[in-house]
Amino acid sequence: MSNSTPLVGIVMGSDSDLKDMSFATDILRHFGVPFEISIASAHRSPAKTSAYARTAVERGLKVIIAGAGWAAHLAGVIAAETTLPVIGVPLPSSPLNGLDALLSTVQMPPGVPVATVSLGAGGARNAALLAVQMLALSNEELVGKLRDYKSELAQQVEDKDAKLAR
Ligand code: RP5
Repeated sequence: MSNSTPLVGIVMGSDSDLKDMSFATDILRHFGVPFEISIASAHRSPAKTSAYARTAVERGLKVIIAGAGWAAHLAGVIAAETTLPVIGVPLPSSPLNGLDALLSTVQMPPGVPVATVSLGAGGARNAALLAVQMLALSNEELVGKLRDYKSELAQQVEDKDAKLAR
């Protein structure tokens, strides 16, 4: 994309979340979508998290991806303070293997939605794809790239099927 202003904000609760959230950055790089990435914690740095959410629109962001483990509520806190769509990635960093993060992210009370994807690295990948799909609503170039991506997925299945048959 020609515009280099970040359109997607990726925020995570700790640097320990990067091993999963890097799957989101890989996807955004693949599609050429400019993004910013930060660490902010809903419970350890609530003021920073609030400021991040409140200034997101003026910074030019169109969608926010928030990943956190335990019942940290990062995505929900951000969704409370912005009109942008927020995609939550529950991360399996707790002794409950992410069940706590899943429930705290997906079970937002009515009125403040968080679009919640699956747990961990796969969810981070899907979060980025969902963000690209949102941006593609007003970007034909991204529509074409998404079609190509889906074709590649189908081709991978064909390749596996052909390999199995041999
Ligand atoms: C959560 O606590 C973070 O999102 C992370 O998944 C988890 C552990 O954080 P660290 O102890 O590694 O900083 O808030």
